[in-house]
Amino acid sequence: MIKKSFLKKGLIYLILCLFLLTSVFPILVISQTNSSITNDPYHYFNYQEMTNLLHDLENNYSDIMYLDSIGITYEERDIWMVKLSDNVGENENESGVLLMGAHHGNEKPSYEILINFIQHMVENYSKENTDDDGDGFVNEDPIDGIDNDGDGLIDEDPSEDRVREVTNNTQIFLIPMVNPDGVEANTRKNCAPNYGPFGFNKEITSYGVNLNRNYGYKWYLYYILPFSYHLLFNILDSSPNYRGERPFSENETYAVKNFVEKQDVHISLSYHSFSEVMFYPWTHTSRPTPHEDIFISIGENMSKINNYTLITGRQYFIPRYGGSLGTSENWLYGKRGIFSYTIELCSTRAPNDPEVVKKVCLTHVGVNLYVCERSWSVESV
Ligand SMILES: [Ca+2]
Ligand SMILES: [Ca+2]
Ligand SMILES: [Ca+2]
Ligand SMILES: [Ca+2]
Ligand SMILES: [Zn+2]
Repeated sequence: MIKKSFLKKGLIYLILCLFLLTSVFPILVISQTNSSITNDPYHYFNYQEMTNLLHDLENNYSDIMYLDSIGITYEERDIWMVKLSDNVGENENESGVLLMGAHHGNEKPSYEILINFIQHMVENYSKENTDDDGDGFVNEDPIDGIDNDGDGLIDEDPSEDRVREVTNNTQIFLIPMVNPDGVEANTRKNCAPNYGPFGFNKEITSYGVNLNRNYGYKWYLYYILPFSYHLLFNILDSSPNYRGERPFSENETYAVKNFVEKQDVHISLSYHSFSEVMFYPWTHTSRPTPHEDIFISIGENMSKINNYTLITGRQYFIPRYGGSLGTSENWLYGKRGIFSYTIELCSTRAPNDPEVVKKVCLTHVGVNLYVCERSWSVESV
């Protein structure tokens, strides 16, 4: 009897061991390898998460941050504007910088880097100079795209003093999501209904305007030179590049115009994605602006930080569309005398590798800090 039960137990153990070896063990091995090789995809902010964060930050850092709605979209979302500066409630005699993201709703890195920049500024403003990487040196590797101390890491010990100096001497205006409806719908255009290309139809014919074709600078050129500007691409309301029924017809562009006209802004960056290039006016003609030298000098310094290619707007647009009208940089420079750039971030539309997004965010903290510093010595034109 005893012998039999021993045998029985042995058999059960043997079966259990075999079961573990054949079924459970491989599963454990597989799940372990999986967890060690897969990163969760990067989570970009959505509109509500950004709205909540901006309110929290304003509450915690009200001495240097002011949050305001500059307009309401078709789907009734606030278009948020953040101002960062000392004496933030006053309009001081300091140079102004305007940073915008998400004219196109499906270009997620364009607002992500601005939210990250706001966080970087408010969180470091009151922080003592800190040895962030614990190597015994303080602020030895500021954000400039260069490994200043040669330890193989780039920009690992940013300067807290620099954040203070920039905040105290600049009025920084940010509109991180120009097109929140498009962000929520993950579309290039906004989400307002169109009634035919000129707004004459009774029925809705399509949805959305390309906000970066809706700014009012020399719009009439479309009609004078329709073939040069590929009029059909921009006039058909179903086109991804539909420019709207008239300049500033859209709540979003009207809000930006209305806001910018009340501010003294010297340099502006409008972020998009993708292709790792930066361009500056004009976007509608191959004629150079009278300020080519300044555009190139600011642009080349940004290029040293992010390694992106600097080109003129015409080099970007003319091969694609024969040139472009209604872009924000054309209006900002042409009407307001602001040194305006478009920066096309990343090598894909919305990378999901957290390391890639983290890096592009950090690099563009450096780019934004640089243009703030540069704005101190550039006069508006
Ligand atoms: Ca530091
Ligand atoms: Ca350090
Ligand atoms: Ca380093
Ligand atoms: Ca550095
Ligand atoms: Zn874009």
